Amino acid sequence: MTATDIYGGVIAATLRQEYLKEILAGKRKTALEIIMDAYRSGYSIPGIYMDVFQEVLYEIGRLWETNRISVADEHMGTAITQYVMSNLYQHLEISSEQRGRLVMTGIQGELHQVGANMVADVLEADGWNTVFLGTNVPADGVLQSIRNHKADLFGISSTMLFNIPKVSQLVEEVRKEFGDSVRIMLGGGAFRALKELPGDLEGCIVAMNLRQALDKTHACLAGRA
Ligand code: B12
Repeated sequence: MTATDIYGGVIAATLRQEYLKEILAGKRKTALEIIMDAYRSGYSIPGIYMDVFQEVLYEIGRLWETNRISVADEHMGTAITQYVMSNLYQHLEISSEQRGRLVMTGIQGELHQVGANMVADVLEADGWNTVFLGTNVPADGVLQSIRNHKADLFGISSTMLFNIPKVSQLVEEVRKEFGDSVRIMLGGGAFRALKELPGDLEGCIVAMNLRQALDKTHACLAGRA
């Protein structure tokens, strides 16, 4: 983490340190207050997601991997972050643009949900009429949701590389039923780890973070992707 990034008058590195300290101490109320203060000082919700939650959760992953915190601490940090995110959601400002209809899910077998949730929220704020299914959703339920919601865009999140074959399978099923009428967007840790996109996923939009998700969906709507 660097101490150089400043957003909305609040130093992101300080915010991350304070937030990390509180969540590892299990202080849910204080963690929420820190984030609400940042929000009230002008920090945008997508900014808080990217600069604070994402980076702090990555740090928690490193602390856990190097045995400096327990699995319980890691679970608690994630649970508190999800709690704080749900509180922030009510403040999400929705653009008056109507970009289309989005269904967002984590792939079956995938338990990591926070990244997908962030993408769903940020695209909703950007004007997508969004349904977020959570994660580990069976394929038939996903197809049903795309049908019911009349989705134009379908997002799949996968953190674990071992879930990529399931992503390929789901993409195939979605293409079979909906053809070109539903664009597919992929993201999550597994795609960052991949050296090359498997051939059967070619043609999907792939985005590594929230900024790219916004840029690539805009390019897609403009007919550039
Ligand atoms: C919290 C957590 C968990 C929680 C998840 C709870 C929950 N409700 O989400 C639990 C306890 C379930 C868990 C389980 C496991 N985890 Co875990 N976990 C994490 C941790 C600490 C944070 C994940 C997170 O939320 N990151 C923050 C989000 C915001 O980042 P993100 O997911 O990358 O999302 C961003 C982008 O990728 C992108 N994005 C994400 N999805 C999408 C989708 C689309 C369409 C788009 C466009 C973009 C996009 O946008 C987001 C914002 O920029 C990470 C550490 C890390 N480095 O990430 C480890 C980590 C991911 N876990 C890891 C492991 C090994 C596991 C387990 C195998 C552990 C075990 N032995 O059981 C299991 C696997 C379970 C499974 N089958 O999925 C490893 C993965 C290593 C690897 N790649 O192989 C990590 C990296 C930890 C580590 N350092 O080793 N984990």
